Amino acid sequence: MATRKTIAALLVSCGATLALAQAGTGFTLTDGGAVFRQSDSPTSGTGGGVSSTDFRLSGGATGTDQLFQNWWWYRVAGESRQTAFYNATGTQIPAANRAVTSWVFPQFTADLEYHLQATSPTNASMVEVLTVRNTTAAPLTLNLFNYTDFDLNGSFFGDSATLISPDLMRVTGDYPSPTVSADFQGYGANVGYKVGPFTASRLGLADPSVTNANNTGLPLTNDDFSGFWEWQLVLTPGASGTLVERLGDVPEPTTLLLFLVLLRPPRR
Ligand SMILES: [Ca+2]
Ligand SMILES: [Ca+2]
Ligand SMILES: [Ca+2]
Repeated sequence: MATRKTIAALLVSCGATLALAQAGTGFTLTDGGAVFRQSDSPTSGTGGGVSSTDFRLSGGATGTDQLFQNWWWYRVAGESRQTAFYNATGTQIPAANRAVTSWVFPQFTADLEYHLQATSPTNASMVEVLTVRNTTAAPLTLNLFNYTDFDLNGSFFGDSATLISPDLMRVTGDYPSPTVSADFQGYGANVGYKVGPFTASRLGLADPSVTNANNTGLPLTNDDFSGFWEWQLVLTPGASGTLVERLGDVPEPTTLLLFLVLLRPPRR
């Protein structure tokens, strides 16, 4: 699909680390006419994350794919770069529209629940609930990043984005027609956002240096949208924190409430 991106990905993989995929941890979820497919977790934390992600708001398996990639990165205080979530311990699929992927990292564990909901015959929401737990004997300061690259209407051309509220942006694409809009929300993201046209380094998350959200890049006009939300959690030994991120439409209030009651406001 995206030749420019394919070339960029090849250039990155020609570097020090070749990011292979971990078989068996990817999945496909369905709800009504909505489909969400996640690739296998990568085997390297220094690459560009998963190879691809699909989000079809309607139309089932042949519906238009609106998403190029969605993935999580982290950085523990003092580290010199971000790390893509890699080497998942497994994925459970408790329902056709729900999956939970888990990781064990040196300082923390992570469980990521995906919840797909068809909200109308033409629209859908994906809510991701990430729970991390400090497994060290000392306080842990952890920065977490959810990176999303919408390619609305199946093309990376012609996408625009605006900030709706401090933790919500809306992406709109009108090439090719019809016009499609999709939200990208990082609930309570207390560091902020970064947006820009796609880069092989995923706006700096995947290169060997510290990158933070600096609330730049919006509005974006008629370009290849990519962006991320960043949270900082401070976790005492054994403590956990939960983040919620959303793509697409707003789910039914009861569903959203179910997730938001899990949300523990991050401390800085
Ligand atoms: Ca895709
Ligand atoms: Ca487009
Ligand atoms: Ca894009």
